[in-house]
Amino acid sequence: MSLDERVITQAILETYFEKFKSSLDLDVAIVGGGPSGMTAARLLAKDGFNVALFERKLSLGGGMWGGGMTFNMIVVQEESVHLLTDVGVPVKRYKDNYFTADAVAATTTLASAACLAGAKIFNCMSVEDVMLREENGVKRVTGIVINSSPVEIAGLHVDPVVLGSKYLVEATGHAVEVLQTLVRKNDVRLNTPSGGIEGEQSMWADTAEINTVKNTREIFPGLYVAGMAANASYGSYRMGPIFGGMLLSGEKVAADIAAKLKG
Ligand code: 48H
Ligand code: FE2
Repeated sequence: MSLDERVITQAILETYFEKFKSSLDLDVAIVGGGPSGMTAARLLAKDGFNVALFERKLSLGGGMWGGGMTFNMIVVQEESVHLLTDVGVPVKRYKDNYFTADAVAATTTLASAACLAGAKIFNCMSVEDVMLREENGVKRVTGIVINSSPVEIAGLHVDPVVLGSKYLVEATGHAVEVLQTLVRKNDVRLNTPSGGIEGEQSMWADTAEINTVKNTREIFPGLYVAGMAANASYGSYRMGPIFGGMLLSGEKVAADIAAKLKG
């Protein structure tokens, strides 16, 4: 059968915009496709919610591809092993409470699992702002302002478009980009000790891993922080190339938001 290039174009346009249009009113928008974001996306989609994940780069995975210093193996602790094995990532025990996995296998499998669970993945798309509304004197995040990453990278003056979401997950990692924008542009107080972003501290893996899960919460009405962004927001430590806390943070944010959405 001969191929018609115009049909190929039409197939892409129609199916892509079907996906895009079905994201106009999301239950959950996740910003950042690192380990925490990918895990949250998979679990929320598996629960049947309308969820989309936005990633600036072409590939999902964030800081997980390179293991530690490009030595591409990752370490996780026992409590988080299920978040790899549930999706089929092989893990090997190393001493008592340490498990290793191939960083590429873990990254690609978590990305694939999120996608196949029904999370809509928009790669090459950057979230540059949030949408706010105020009711009875309380401001709330009600959506995301997105642009094409090449527009952002080229510094072109092209205005963004907007999608609505009941909840937003800030999973942009160390830089806490979305929250930084919210705080910079608006007179708002976060649910943190100072009311602002506390900033990340130096290396202390054990405490950092515990705090990553503790700090995963609603930091502003409608906006949850997860992964490294949670630690940076609440002033905890970094942990280096151990990823269990990131996976558990994704699991926690998914469970907390699912509970809210189910009322
Ligand atoms: C769209 C964006 C935007 C934006 C950023 O950094 P990540 O891997 O995120 P986490 O928190 O799931 O995992 C952190 C982990 O990788 C890590 O760095 C650890 C454990 N560090 C310990 C240490 O001591 O250093 O991924 C975040 C993703 C990236 O892919 C970005 O490209 C993406 O978010 N992103 N996507 N719009 N505005 N900002
Ligand atoms: Fe990091």
